[in-house]
Amino acid sequence: MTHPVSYEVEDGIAVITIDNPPVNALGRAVRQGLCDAMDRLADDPQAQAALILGAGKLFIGGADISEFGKPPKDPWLPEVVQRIEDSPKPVVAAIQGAALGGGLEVALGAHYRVAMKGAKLGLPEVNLGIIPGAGGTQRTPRLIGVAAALDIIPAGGTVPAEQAVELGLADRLAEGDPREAGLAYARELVTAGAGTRPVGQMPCPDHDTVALEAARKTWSKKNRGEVARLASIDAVEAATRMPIAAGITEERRIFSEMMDTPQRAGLIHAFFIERKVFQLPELDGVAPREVSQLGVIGGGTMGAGIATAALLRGLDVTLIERDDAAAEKAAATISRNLEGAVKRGKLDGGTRDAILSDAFRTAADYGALARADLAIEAVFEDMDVKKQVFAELDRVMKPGAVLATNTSYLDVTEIAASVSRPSDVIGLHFFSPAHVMKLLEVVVPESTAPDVIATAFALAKRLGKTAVRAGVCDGFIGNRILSKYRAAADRMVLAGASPYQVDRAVKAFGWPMGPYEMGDLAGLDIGYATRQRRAATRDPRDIVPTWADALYHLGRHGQKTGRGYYIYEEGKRGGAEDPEVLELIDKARAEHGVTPRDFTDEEIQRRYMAALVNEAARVLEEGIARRPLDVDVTFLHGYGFPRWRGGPMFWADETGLPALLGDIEDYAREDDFFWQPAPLLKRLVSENSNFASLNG
Ligand code: T1G
Repeated sequence: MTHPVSYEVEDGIAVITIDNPPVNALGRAVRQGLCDAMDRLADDPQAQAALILGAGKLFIGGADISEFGKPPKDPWLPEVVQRIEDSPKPVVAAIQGAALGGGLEVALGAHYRVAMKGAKLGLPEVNLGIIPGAGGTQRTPRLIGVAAALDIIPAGGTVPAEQAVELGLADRLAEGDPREAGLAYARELVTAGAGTRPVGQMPCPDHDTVALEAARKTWSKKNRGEVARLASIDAVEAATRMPIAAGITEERRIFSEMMDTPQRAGLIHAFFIERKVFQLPELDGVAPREVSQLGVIGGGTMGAGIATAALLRGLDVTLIERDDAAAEKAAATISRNLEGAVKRGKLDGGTRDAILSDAFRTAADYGALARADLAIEAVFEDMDVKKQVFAELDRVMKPGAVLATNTSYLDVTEIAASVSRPSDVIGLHFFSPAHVMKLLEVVVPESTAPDVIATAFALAKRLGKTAVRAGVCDGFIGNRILSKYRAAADRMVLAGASPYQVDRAVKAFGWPMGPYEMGDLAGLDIGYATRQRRAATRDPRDIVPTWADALYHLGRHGQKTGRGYYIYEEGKRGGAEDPEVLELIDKARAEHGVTPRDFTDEEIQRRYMAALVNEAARVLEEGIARRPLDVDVTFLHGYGFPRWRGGPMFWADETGLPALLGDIEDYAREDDFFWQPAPLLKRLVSENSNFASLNG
């Protein structure tokens, strides 16, 4: 849109409207349009004041993120905001929906702000690896004080309209049409002879040492590894010491520094792929089926979590359990989950009660699902048991209903083939706890109808999940790749690394946990069962972490038994290293005739990530994942991959595929069974290309 900013005068008020769908982002044309409008206002005898509006559902979604990383074009946003602030006539901003980042900074450039009920105001820049760069770190603390500003800015948070007024970020709360509310406020100001009120001219906020220290302490621990949050605190502190012009210059210096970090690139990549993952060309023009009534079969941890996720998003849920006792246990788990949501302020008590009385019920008879639109099975991971459940669903569910399985590795194609309507069958692989974890692998057998896939993605959006399309194979995208880099860790341990060093190195890379802590959390009995399940088809050249089998047989299953790789003490965070584990490993090395050698943390990180990326390349080759961004989203939302690294495939491109391939070829010289470079990786290197080129 060439002229996204319009200017018209109504009863002496210049109405300046930004109309730049979908989020009124402050791209160059909008910035120029605002400057032109301010020039016009200054010389317009008809206008005594101005109102800045955003067309559509929100005020302004911020600077245009798609412009980042490209050479910046005039006018720069800080100048635009300064032009608004320097207006000789009062300027009002009316905020509906959202005023985020540069959007709030534009509003802070205005002299008065009215916030519409339901709106959110915030500075989320640090979530993108940058800091507010158009005066937000200088004007916000002037308006609301350092402590309140530090509650918002390093957190990348937003505040609801009501709280914004309480804080002083906005002057008025209103309901209804932002244009009407804004015009009424502007007229009132003109009538009252209220002049301009530049925030920038307000005195420097008091230097709040306590708040600054507390914020630095918090953000040097949380979001470990991220640099922008701490940098934003420096910018806010500058506001306490410098007049506005110098403060804005200092803010811009820090902003530019953050713009040049790889973290900015990684976090912005994450922002865009979380949206693009839902855009599947195969679903263009395909309408999802209606889903309001959900059936869940099995009330264990996963079933109860899935039911909770659905209830929290307003779906009606019928949960099937084998008998009353099991049904009561499931209902109790769900009540606890909902209670947790009330405690976290995500749900009010009244709504919880209404959910439990009106929207949720249990039954033992599958007939209760006759009117359900979609059913998700979450019973014991055994193929025969799954097929029995699907036979029941096939018998009772109405035509057009969707039959879904939450299996985390069983063959969904085989399950689909076991019923009379395979085209209505799909895999919905939730991650535990299902009402908390964002990731949902949508596992699609060949037989599944396109509108069933569309229904799964629509349901994911409804549940607030990030859905990734996955093909059918053992472990789909995430668990299949996990098993490879886990195996790489075991190989390093057998060769001489300590599991504790591996965990430390992996965490230093940015993962929240190392593979052995994760094993203890998930339960070493789960790992043992997986190894047993795969024993029949295992290649003799593959290695088995016999020390882990020994731990299992010793009853040391990890956190749940108080001992696994680590020793856990009641009430104490984390576990202590266990010398007996090292003895078991030494024994395994002796059995394998291995002379242990040293590993650097860097080598551990490179082998761990090389195994991940190499298997991910195979997953892409086979079409299990359609695009590298699908792998990135899977690991960001399901496996705790450090967000500031953008995702493993983005990291691989940033690291350089030739170097990665070189590493794998080196490793293959000592172990050509485990380390076989994926053909796709070799092809991309030979074509001097990268994974990003496959993201479409
Ligand atoms: N720039 C460019 N594109 C954007 C955008 C933005 N700021 N925000 C959203 N989009 C695209 C998005 O990619 C998607 O595209 C479509 O709009 C709809 O988005 C100087 C430098 C505003 C709450 O961090 O949080 O200001 O996939 O699906 O659910 O200090 O978008 O359709 O092709 O998310 O209704 C700070 C980012 C920028 C806010 C709307 N602002 N956006 O949510 O829609 S940095 C942000 C959001 C900054 C200054 C600095 C959300 C939203 P596509 P959507 P939604």
